[in-house]
Amino acid sequence: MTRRTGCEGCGEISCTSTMEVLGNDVSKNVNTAYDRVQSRGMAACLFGSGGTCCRNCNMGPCQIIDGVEEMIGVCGATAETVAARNYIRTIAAGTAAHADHAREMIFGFIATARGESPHSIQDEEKLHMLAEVFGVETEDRDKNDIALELGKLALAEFGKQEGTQTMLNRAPKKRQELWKRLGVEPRGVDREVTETMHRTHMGVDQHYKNIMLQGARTSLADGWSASMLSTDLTDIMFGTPVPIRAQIDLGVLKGDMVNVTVHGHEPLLAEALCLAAQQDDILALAKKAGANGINLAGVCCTGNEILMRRGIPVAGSFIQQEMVLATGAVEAMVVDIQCIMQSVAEVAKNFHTDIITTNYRAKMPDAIHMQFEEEDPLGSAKEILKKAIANFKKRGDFYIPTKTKFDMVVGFSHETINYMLGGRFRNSYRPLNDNIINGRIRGVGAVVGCENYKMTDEGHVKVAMELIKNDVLVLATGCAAQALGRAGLMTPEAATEHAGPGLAEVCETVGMPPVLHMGSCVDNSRILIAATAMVEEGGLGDDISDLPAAGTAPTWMSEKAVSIGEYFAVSGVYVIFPNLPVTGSRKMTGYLFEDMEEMYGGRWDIEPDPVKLAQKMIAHIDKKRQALGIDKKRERVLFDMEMRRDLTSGGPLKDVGCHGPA
Ligand code: NFS
Repeated sequence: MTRRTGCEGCGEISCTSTMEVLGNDVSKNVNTAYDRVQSRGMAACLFGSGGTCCRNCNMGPCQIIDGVEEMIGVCGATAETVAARNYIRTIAAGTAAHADHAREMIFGFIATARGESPHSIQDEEKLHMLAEVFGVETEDRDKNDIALELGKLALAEFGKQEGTQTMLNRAPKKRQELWKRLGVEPRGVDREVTETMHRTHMGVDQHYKNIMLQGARTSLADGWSASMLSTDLTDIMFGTPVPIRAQIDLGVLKGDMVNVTVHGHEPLLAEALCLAAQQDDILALAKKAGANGINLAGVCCTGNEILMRRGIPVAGSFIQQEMVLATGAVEAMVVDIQCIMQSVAEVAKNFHTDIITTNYRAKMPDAIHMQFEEEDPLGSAKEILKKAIANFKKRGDFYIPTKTKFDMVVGFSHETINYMLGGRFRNSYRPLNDNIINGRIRGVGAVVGCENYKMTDEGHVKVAMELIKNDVLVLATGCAAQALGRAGLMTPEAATEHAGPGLAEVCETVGMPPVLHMGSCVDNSRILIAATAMVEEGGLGDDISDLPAAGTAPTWMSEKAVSIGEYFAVSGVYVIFPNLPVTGSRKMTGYLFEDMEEMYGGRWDIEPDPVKLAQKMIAHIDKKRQALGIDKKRERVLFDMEMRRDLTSGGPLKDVGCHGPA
């Protein structure tokens, strides 16, 4: 087999650790997604790529060519109808994934409130904040009583048949009114997903503009409700992240320990594994097997969840899931739901590694299933660890690229940004807004989402470098955040090295990185709340669409990314992806790229080149600065002592000793 170091016309491997592992003899029989992209050898279907292949009934599949009369659907469906239907089905799938994850977290939250889980309520302040949003009485009540009532109300949001989603009232007032006027306020989360599937069934909704309103409504049910509930209840239960040092990349695996990687999304299992891995009986077992303990490491968004809250290292992001196994050093990869490639079981066959599925919804051929019992999380976690420990002695040759692990400071929740930039005594977004107004920070860019084997794996880095070089503060989540961590952009020193002078000055003063890790993909809801806080702080307009801000998922892969992009655009943000499956219809591209801006103040755009993509984000940020009247030449205003004192007056970063280099 040829050892791959990149390929033409598809993704290039730039990641040193990946190349090291694939270049080592230990992995010589491993076939990876990079190989498959190359060996497929056929160009992607134009109809599929452009969104105009309809297979929603058995008269087709119909491949539609926009503007060619004979090439409409058998039923008469036009390119824009088909593209819109396909597009909102993608949004519904993404929303369903986030919503089902959120529902599980709420079940776990309710069990915790009832005292039926090994966890407890960690963030009472946030519990009270959310209780107020839902109108739950808090005075003189036990935290578990409040949590139980809140949990039940949160669960009811999914099946709500009347009224609209409660969490919408956390958006800026003007935005709420706009959604009401346009009739896109989501009702029940599940109802929106169901209605999307219904309306896109053969012979139901035929008008692309009407179809797109349902797409907007469904995505809002994701961002402003399901994902946001998941983030908030998880924070209340496991603790709201504060800045913490951690490490990332394949080099975090340990030669002398039992390596257990946790891959997927729901942190309930991962948190239970963290607790179980510290128990004396488990540690004694590991020792008996000849290991120096258990090394837990994350993959994908489960990785982000335990990284943000516990500083557990991340072994790899989506694009590295096969490489984690190809080291030969992993005793068990424990998976739950979403973004787990079927190929991991095939890769594991080359080694002693067990792939352990844990969720009844997500089983795999050639994997071991050990159901995670919600009634006994710790017991389930211990059984899984015992299985991994038993594998340690079977480990054969392995190769861990020890030089490739990167330090980073992570844990930038909305609350942390508030404390850090506002200082302990102020807790506000005022300094952030002021620094945007005075131009030290040009604006804010969200770099989020997946990785994709058919695109360069440097996409995130190129975008983020261009943004920070131009004084744009970057907020990152998901696998994008992991890619940026691997690039060394999540240390305070990265600001001095790579950021423009204004952004570098702010970062140096506060001691924060120019790229802030805000969590997993459901945690994109943190960015919505941060944007709302910036609006409410004043001076940057009265809606999210007024902010000098933009968002991208430069190497997106999952349907969840489309839902995320849509709810950001519908919330007023300029969102740019490298491609979108709508380009087979001129009316649909016109709608996404132009009409949406008139309707929502935010819109979609596409640009495959990462640097040009970043430049388009910057151009949008500048357009917003101009509209706000803050576009005058951005002066270099040096911080005086008083301003420095204000910004460094405390906050959680200082508390955990992260002011210095990571
Ligand atoms: Ni987001 Fe996370 Fe990664 Fe993409 Fe998958 S892990 S939820 S979907 S690939 S960022």
